[in-house]
Amino acid sequence: MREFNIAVIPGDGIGKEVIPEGIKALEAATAAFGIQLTFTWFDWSCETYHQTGKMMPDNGLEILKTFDAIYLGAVGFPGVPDHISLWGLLLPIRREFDQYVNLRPVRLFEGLASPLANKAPGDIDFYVVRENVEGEYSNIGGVQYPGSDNEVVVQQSVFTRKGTDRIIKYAFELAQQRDKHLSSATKSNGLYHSMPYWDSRVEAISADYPEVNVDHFHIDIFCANLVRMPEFYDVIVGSNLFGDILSDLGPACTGTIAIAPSANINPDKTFPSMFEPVHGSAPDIAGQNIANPIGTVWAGAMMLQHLGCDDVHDVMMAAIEEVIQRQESLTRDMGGIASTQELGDAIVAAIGN
Ligand code: GGG
Repeated sequence: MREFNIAVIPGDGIGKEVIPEGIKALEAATAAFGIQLTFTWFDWSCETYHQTGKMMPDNGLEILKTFDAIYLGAVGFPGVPDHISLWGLLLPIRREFDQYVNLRPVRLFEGLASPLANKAPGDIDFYVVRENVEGEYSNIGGVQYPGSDNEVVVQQSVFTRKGTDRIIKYAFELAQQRDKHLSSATKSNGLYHSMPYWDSRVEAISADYPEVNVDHFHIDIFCANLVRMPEFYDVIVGSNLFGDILSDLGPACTGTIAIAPSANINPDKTFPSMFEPVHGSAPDIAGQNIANPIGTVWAGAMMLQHLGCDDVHDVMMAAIEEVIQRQESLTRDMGGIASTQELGDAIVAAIGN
């Protein structure tokens, strides 16, 4: 029997509502394959911060290290500054466990209405490969002369050779397995040091992948092109910030960002990887039981795939496809009236078919 220990951090807002649906789907899908998942729940969140002054205990990372994978809902809630909630939980996990790949698939499923004109399933089907542990996400910098007319704020970005090369190589490898087309997001006209460096590493590494067709666009026109012609894209590689932006914009082109999953991968498997929906805690709809759990279920499917259970992944993806295609039990963001649980139940029922 295959057995895995999963750390579960529902986090904040709708994270607490979608994670139980993801677990329902994972339990239903693994049962048929004789896979044993043991879930250990950690109530680490902005509430924890209010009670203790920390998003997670001091030994939180030590605890998580012992698990096979981490399943996370969302972090952040009004009352705790966003940089505190992110730097107190999500980002230390990504960094400590060297989850340097943030893999974010984007697909227009049959049954979803793209807000873009004349887009059919197949027109939107790409991966965003986001650098996940350095780049613009940096706490290096500071404020000088705060509150005065001379106030100065400095925010450093960090691009290491190791960090840049390994994410670009990962993206080339993925492109090689797909349509052999890699698009790199850059801004080398405005960012004087980091982006020309990024471009030069893409160029250098491309020599090892002569069959992959490479292009690069400045992030501004990249966003415009993604909306104008999403069918152009196959694998996209971007820095931490640019990858984050593109992986929200991409699923928005499929009608809802709530279906989008995010795999924070440590490819060497020396530490646990973490799986979460792309969306955040959505305080505006938290507690209403209307959040769409599909991004979380899809993230769960990616978790099982990462753990070597392609069979379970495929069953979960088939269930998601079936439920969306049937157009029943869809939540409001997809044009339906179903609750979070009703959509979760529909996925579980489809897994059983
Ligand atoms: N699903 C996790 C979550 O809360 N995402 C919201 C967010 O702001 N994430 C920041 C990031 O992915 O860098």
